[in-house]
Amino acid sequence: MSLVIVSNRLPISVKKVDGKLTFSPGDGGLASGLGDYTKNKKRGTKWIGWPGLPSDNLSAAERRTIAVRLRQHHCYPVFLTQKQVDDYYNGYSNSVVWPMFHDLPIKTGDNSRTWETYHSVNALFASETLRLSKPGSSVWIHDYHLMLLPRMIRAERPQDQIGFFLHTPFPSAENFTKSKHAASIVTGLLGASLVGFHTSIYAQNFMDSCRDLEIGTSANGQLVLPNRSVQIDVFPIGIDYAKFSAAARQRSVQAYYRKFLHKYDGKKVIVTVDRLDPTKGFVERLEAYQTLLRDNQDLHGKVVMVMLAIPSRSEIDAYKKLRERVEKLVDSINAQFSTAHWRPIEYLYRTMPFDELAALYRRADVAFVAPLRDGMNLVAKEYIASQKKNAGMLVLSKTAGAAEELKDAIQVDPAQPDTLVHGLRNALTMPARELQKRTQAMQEHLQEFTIQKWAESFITTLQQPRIAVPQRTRMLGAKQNKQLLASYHAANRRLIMLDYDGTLTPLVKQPEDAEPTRELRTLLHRLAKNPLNDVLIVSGRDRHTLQKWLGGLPIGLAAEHGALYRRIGGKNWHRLTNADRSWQEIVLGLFDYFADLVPGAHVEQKEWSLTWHYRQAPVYLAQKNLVALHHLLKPIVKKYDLRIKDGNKVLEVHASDISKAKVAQEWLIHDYDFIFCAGDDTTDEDMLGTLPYSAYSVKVGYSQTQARFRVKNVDELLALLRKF
Ligand code: GDG
Repeated sequence: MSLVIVSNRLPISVKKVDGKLTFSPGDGGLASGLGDYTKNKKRGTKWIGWPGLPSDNLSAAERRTIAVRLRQHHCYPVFLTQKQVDDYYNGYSNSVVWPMFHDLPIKTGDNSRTWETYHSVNALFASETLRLSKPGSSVWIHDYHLMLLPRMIRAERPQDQIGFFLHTPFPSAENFTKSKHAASIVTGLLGASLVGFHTSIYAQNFMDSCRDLEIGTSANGQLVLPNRSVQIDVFPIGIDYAKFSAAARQRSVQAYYRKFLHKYDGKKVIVTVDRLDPTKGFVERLEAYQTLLRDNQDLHGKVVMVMLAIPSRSEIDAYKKLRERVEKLVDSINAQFSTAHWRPIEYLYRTMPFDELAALYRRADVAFVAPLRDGMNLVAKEYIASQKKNAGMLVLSKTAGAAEELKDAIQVDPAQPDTLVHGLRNALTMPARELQKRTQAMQEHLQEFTIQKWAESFITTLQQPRIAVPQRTRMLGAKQNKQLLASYHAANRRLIMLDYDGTLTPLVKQPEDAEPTRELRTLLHRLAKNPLNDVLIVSGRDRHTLQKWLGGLPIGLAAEHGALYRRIGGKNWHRLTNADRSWQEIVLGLFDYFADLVPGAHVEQKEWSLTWHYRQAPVYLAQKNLVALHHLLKPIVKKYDLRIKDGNKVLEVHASDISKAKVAQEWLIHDYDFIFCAGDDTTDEDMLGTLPYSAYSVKVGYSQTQARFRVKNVDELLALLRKF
């Protein structure tokens, strides 16, 4: 099937220097990730995009030259005038969407003109795409510049496989839906058959926005529209690992490396590499470094920060101002601490050739990556890939998508400046053995999940035949049971994921009374003993209770809605959250106060969450106080990035990065050909909704659900499990 890639920029950048056209490969990793598709002539892949210079000053002959030269690389230009570049690119894309998607303030005022140009340039891309592709093609559209394009293509080519991948974060529904153009953007994107994001949080934010805008409902990882459904999925982008890890063998890299060894002899090098962009946390990092030097005299003369600020979007006011601010701050830190033999910051405002960058990564003892928000952040990954086994440490902000994967980095929070300072200090003084262990773990991960795999997995998913999603949840009747059991028996590797309370045992008044019966333990044991089965209990309970009740069984356990998990056959508990717990004291105060007000209510404190139970309280009184409690929780939830869950007669608060979906995804990476998942509560919906379409997702009880199937009660579910 032929593939057409559409992105704002082409992988080849065209410039006009002294009246002469020059062609050079861009710096992006996307081109190497897609190399297998674009370099192989037989595949007939085409790449459509803007060549990078305005067309006003190009003669017809120059345009032809550009088109001919680009075609040799399977690239096809969309020419844009200076005015279009100003309004569509600098204006709407980079001054409205970019800050909005990174939770930064947006330039106020009327942006209807830039929006109109955004629309018309998307239409221009659409007509070029339609002209250059045949019906039945797969079209892969990239990024926030082209969010209206999927719908425009769908209108002409209802049968095409249209994929869209967003390289930035997707903001929370609360922030996004405030935008005047939110509904148009979402409808534009939903023209695709597959929409991909870097992390499950961005995907969830997108689905929440669709729900809040009443454009569609989500079910089984699909967004269900009145006449079709759109697959929403997570594809964390990787890097060309081999390119970075093998760079040290190149002679030009070695030459730069020797130069750096000599230049920074006896010093620890902290490197920062970013486009000079308001999202990247330049000021925050400089201030943290300043504090570090102020408080640690012993570092003077022994450390240097090499700050590579790559020129970016320099026509935009906010970027010009940022440059001034950063350079002033660099000068003032250098003036404050420099001596005759030492300057603490080496600031470079320029691009850097690959061989020099690879050598710099390799020489640096620490990479300081602290964006305020970042879709993924490839620099963090490139730095780790460039290290010798025992070399550098990565300080990484938890607000970068990469933090979901690079758990062995020193994670910091740019909103809490002291974490940056401590993070740097820790990285500079980390014992060699620990450093080695952590770097190695991250390298193993990056080596496996490369950009090539990322591209392949997106394209394979896009080109898979789609099955229409059922519009409603069906009862698991005799016919469905028969099919389900047939798939169970035909499978070679099965995942059985079960919630505990309300799913395997009926809900009880006193939570401690829900201890598993002998019969239930035997059932789980029998299921788990089958070597083809992986059985996992995903519960909101704390790990001690799970360990006590089910710890002896050969099953996986996830506690506190996925904050902690224990592997099958494992002894230790691992955590899946990066959040801190400073919020607990404040929320506990509130919960206690309301528990005193409402007879029968009580508070449960777990390691990562707090729960307000009201099963035994008078309904009216509990509801009335819940409203007040919600109201008071709102600012706290916002400040500490928490999530409130209204469960079955419980109100639970935990960090927003905890979800049953996340723990499900930890397991879903394996190759299961039968997936069964059951839950009864709203807290299970994350997990039920994240499963692939082919999975058997089952809701226990009658409340609203994203699951495909439903059983009446616990007994019916247990009866089914007994048949496995
Ligand atoms: C967006 C998202 C997401 C840049 N200048 C030079 C150079 N580069 C290379 C880096 C790295 C890439 O460009 C920058 O990628 P990042 O991920 O760090 O950041 P964004 O540009 O903001 O990228 C981001 C990404 O898309 C992919 O989806 O991760 O969150 O914002 O590869 O090495 N390379 C060289 N010289 C330069 O001057 N050699």
